[in-house]
Amino acid sequence: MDAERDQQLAAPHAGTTVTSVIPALNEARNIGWVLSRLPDCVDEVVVVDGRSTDGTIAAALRARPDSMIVHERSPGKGAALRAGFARSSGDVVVMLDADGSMDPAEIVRYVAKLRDGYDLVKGSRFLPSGGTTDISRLRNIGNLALLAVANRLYRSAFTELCYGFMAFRRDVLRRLALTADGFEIETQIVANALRAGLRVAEVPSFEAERRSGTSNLRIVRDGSRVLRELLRARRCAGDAQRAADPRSADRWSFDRALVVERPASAAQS
Ligand SMILES: Nc1nc2c(ncn2[C@@H]2O[C@H](COP(=O)(O)OP(=O)(O)OP(=O)(O)O)[C@@H](O)[C@H]2O)c(=O)[nH]1
Ligand SMILES: [Mg+2]
Repeated sequence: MDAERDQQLAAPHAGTTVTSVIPALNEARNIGWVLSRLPDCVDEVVVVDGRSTDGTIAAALRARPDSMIVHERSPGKGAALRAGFARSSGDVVVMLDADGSMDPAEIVRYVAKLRDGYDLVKGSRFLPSGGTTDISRLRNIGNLALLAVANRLYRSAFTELCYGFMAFRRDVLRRLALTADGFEIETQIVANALRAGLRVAEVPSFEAERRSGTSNLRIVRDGSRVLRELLRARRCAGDAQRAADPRSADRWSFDRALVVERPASAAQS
């Protein structure tokens, strides 16, 4: 059902240009698969290479000769994404991984939701018709724990936290105030969007196993970075609130900023 709808949405959208930003570190065996499946609505492709040694850039250019290749020497997915965002020129920026675990055809869902008026659209593997075959038991527990912390700190109702398929209107980039270097960039995007009062939606997404190669994520190291980021962003939000109005220190609420949209099937159940 979702795949059928995605196909209908895949045509270029008049008036909305789309940039895909794809961080890649030694993904030569995967990136061609990703680039060759980008839907027609994608106008610009930015591949951010992190000093790959396996021919990732050549593989990207073979699959998509019009790709812009950005060389980011600082290590980390966050540093790579920030470099890619800075070089993108579309009205809409969609970030996805280069390992083939995310289906590029889903991009149209994100773009359609942004066109409905949202500022940031995040994928969720845990909404109905989303899913994953790529999450270990340990990662699942970590993800759920961090999600619970995030929802409590931000009074939000997200179903997902650590997932890198997301899209936003490029004109909100400055308000996202991104500084993260590592995998915590995904958390920072969401937390800062809420702080900035942006309209956020979730859409279902399916994550498969990476097509080949090994993960760059380390559960303890990167989980702690995500937790630190959540706490830091919340503290900054509280400081900003106190500075604006010392009497309202305990009344900070993100509720007005948050719109989590669920598919109709979830709303009915
Ligand atoms: N440029 C750049 N890209 C990176 C870096 N670290 C990770 N990436 C890319 O970021 C994306 C996500 O990294 P993964 O290693 O797949 O992390 P993961 O999805 O948690 O791990 P898997 O479940 O094994 O896929 C992939 O496209 C990586 O190639 C980096 O330091 N520089
Ligand atoms: Mg991956």
